[in-house]
Amino acid sequence: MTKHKFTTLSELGDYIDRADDEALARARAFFEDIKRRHTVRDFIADPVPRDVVEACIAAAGRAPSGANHQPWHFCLIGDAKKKREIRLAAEKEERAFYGGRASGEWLEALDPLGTDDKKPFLETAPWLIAIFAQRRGGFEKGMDKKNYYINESVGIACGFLIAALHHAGLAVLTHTPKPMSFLNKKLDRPATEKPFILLVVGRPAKDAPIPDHALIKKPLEDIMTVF
Ligand code: IYR
Repeated sequence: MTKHKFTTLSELGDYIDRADDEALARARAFFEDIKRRHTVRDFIADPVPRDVVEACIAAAGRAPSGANHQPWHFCLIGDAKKKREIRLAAEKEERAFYGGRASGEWLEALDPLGTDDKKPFLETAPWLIAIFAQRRGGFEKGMDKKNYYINESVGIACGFLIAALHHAGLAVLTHTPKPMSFLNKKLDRPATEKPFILLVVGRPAKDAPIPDHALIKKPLEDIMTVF
């Protein structure tokens, strides 16, 4: 075992010690802000500076991950031709999904959301972010080691990313055309990477319809047990 160097938290100077009342105020303020996040499917074409989205992706890249291998890759797509290609490929899969590939139970669960095989937002929104989960990699660029807790790690990074984009004032749709393997080809990613999720990012249409079904969230007492 080699000796590895450690730096103390106080040397880093990153931890901010907050009194309980301040912690509570901040926790509640975060809750109030995240409560205002809604999945929308209607975007306007207004441009969003690339810097804004890149800063959010940088935040996602600070997520914890198995053995700190950071097993993710973010493809940021703003090119109209590329967005069109992705839309056409996604709609092809979605036609099969809604046309019989999905089970009756699944389609019934989706019914209140009013989704269908048409995905115009994949072209309208200024940015798409395709997140890939890397089966192999390592903690430095160019490594080829096994990665660990890949789905957990990438899921956490996507959570950070969605929260960061919302915090920046952007709308985000989590889109999962099924299967998503066409993204490897369109975005030139290796077979060792699995498309994890496709985020649609931009400004929402003012009158974007939000299904009432999506507004009902389980109350705290139903999602938490205290021991
Ligand atoms: N991928 C399809 C279906 C879909 C599936 C789930 I689970 C959703 O929460 C929403 C949609 C689509 O994007 O329409």
